[in-house]
Amino acid sequence: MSLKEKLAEKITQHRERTTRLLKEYGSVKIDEVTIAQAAGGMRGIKSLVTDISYLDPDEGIRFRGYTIPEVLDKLPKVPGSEMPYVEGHFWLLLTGDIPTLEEAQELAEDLKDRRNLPEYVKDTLRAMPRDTHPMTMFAAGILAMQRESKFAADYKNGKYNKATGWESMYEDALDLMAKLPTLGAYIYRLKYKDDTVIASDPSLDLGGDFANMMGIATPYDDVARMYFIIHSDHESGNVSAHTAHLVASALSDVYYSYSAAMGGLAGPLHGLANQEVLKWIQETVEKNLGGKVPTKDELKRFVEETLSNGQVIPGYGHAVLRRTDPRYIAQREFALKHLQDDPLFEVVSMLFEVVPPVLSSLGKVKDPWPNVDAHSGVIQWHYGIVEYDFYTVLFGIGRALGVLSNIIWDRALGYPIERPKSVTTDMLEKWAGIQ
Ligand code: CMX
Repeated sequence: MSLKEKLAEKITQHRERTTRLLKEYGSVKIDEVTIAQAAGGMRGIKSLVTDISYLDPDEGIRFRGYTIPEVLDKLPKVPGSEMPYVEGHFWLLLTGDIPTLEEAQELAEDLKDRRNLPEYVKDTLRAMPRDTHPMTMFAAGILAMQRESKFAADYKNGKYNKATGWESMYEDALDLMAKLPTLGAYIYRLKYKDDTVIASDPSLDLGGDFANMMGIATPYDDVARMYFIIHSDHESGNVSAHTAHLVASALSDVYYSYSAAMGGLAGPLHGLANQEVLKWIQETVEKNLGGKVPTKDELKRFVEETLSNGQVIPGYGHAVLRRTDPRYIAQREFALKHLQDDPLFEVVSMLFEVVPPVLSSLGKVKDPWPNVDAHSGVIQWHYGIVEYDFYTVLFGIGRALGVLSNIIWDRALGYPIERPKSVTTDMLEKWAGIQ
């Protein structure tokens, strides 16, 4: 059975559950909202529904019920590699089932046929000044492809219908997912490697071909696979996923939705933190020690100086998590195997010991532990991607797996346009009993 057929089956079954909940139990309360939540980033308000992943504050992410170690263990592996097919993970996120090797490979073949970038996208990127941030180029490249949208074409031609609208959304999502590694690598080679673009290799899976188009030898293919899988989804309330969900709720297509999401991912408190971590380490260590690996005491002093300058420690803390991010652990395990002698990895490991007690001592940081971004830069640097600005693009390729799965399901379940209610400060004061 193809992924689309399997998904159609799952959607039919799931619709009954959603319809029943809405019809028979729609008035059941699941949360209350405080002033601190309304005026404080809506933190913790239960107001979104997704089955793609769930983030337990103490355990970390589960993709369709599976932890990261389980996903890496159970998904079918690319022959000769340590890591699984990224395509297999996409299958899991969309259907909730671990695919067989044949199913993962069939999906890989389907995506291969959709990989090439239209020429006008390359022209668009070439027309941009070369010092444009790669996330701007990435978002612009995605938006430029909006004219390819099958969903938008159906809508324009009067073919849209609520029951089957997810199908053209699915086609768009697969087209875009297949093209994102090509787009990312194209931007990298254009911007940082004197425009020496490397062609896609049709014999390779998504992760393998990304490494090929980046021009980086093995085991970078496994780094890419691991990286895309662990960054794929983090529930639907984070800035990038929520942005895509919000934009798609207006019946906007995949291209509009995902390019908007990339604007959010580009923020320093979200996806840009991965470039900030390495920049912080290298600038701090270079400035203070001329590049020498610091002692723990020196590192503690640098951390305290950064905080006293009113800056956050990038890569530490989280809006939901209350323990070390399992995405950090997965990367640490890879690094312990492959990066043992890397001095930057030594500093990253030392920070893991030094930062949490310092942040805890501030008494206000809810999660003093490292998040995914505390580790990603050092692995990329090790394999030659020394251009920090590019790291968020890598995050953006991986994040699409979850976000696109979510918006296909949003459309399949007919979620309506999102429109929360605002209140005024006067109203808050009245409810608070302030005269
Ligand atoms: N360094 C210093 N202070 C921190 C901090 C850190 N790493 N993390 C939180 N704090 C501070 C907050 O700035 C806040 O201070 P004020 O009350 O003075 O404003 C206080 O601790 C309470 O914040 P919180 O409730 O613990 O955290 P939030 O939910 O508000 O914010 C996050 C979460 C990620 C934005 C924050 O921890 C942060 O800025 N971390 C550094 C940036 C980073 O690594 N971002 C990547 C997140 C991962 C992802 O995108 O998935």
